Amino acid sequence: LIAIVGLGGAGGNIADEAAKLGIYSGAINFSQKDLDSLENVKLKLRILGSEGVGHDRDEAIRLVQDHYEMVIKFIGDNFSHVDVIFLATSASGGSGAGSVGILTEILKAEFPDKIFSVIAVMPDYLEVPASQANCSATYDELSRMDVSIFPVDNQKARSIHNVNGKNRIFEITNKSIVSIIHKIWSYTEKNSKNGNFDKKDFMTIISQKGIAVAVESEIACLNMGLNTQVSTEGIARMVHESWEKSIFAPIEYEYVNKAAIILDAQEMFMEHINHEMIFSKFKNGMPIDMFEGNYHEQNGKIITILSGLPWCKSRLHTVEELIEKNKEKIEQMTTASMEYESKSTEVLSTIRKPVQQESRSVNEILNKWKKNR
Ligand SMILES: Nc1nc2c(ncn2[C@@H]2O[C@H](COP(=O)(O)OP(=O)(O)OP(=O)(O)O)[C@@H](O)[C@H]2O)c(=O)[nH]1
Ligand SMILES: [Mg+2]
Repeated sequence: LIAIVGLGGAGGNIADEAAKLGIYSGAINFSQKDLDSLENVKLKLRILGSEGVGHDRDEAIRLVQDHYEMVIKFIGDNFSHVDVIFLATSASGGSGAGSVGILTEILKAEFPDKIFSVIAVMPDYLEVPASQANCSATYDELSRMDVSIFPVDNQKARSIHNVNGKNRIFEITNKSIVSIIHKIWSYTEKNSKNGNFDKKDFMTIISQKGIAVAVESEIACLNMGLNTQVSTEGIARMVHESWEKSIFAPIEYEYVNKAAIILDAQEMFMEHINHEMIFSKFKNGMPIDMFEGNYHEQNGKIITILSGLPWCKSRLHTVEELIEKNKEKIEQMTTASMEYESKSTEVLSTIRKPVQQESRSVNEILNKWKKNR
């Protein structure tokens, strides 16, 4: 069985989306409010110590150090029957981004029979420098973890799908990541005479350290128009295009360690699958190990899973550039003097000058009135 456990706000939303599809899921957060907002996740753990960490990763790490036993118990009590746990989080907030590194290490050590994988969402280019800096620090930490990392990229959702609102970006990315995981897992439960992609294959590919992506390509169109026909080149081209347009951070096409190709199409498509051509996009060509599955329920779909990809350096380089560009501004803003001298103090003292009141007795006043008659 697989499960998705969300850490922090974004992670919780991803877990909630997973629960909608019937994927076993849980959510962990410091914030009760964030947990309360999740409608579909049943298993929720609030880590004590604070109601939130206000984007402060270090504070989250400190709190996890004090309260990690709660998390071990939560996973032990509720996820003992699960083989693969995806920990989902944003890389650019505080709670999830701070917790993910330390919790991945602790949970891996505590549950050595389980496979852990991380889904870490990158911020789009329009997000503030503090978010970019958190992302850079989180990916620095994750690069030393012995797990696969799925780099969901909000910027890709913004540019490829041409949407602006964050709600749309979140919807697209959250739905895409859980639906592709759900689809892949469901193939492990199907039978096919032409080769199954089984659970062991899934676990092997998911446990590979490094960057991982899973992408679906529509190839049915190659078999539809009058001027189109199914060709080896056509299929490879469509797979390459969908790699480019995926919701994941841009792939570094140097090498790929492990790969899976799951074809779900009419049988004749099988003759046009050329692995070498598909992996020719990589400098080192074919992966070291590859898994295949061939199913015939759909008109024409290929799912490719790539794991053990090089670290997403160019994407993170852009993150660094965004931080660098703002460095001077940040410096100015944080060191600027707040002292201010008012030029109106004189006016104020005039305004506030007490009215001269001479005190007179009633008799004196009566005398004054008498004189005037
Ligand atoms: N893809 C996606 N990104 C999200 C979602 N929610 C928030 N984000 C992004 O994640 C970052 C904020 O991280 P959160 O997950 O809200 O932060 P947190 O882990 O709750 O940490 P705190 O700072 O303590 O609130 C921002 O860059 C958001 O754009 C979501 O549902 N999906
Ligand atoms: Mg939050």
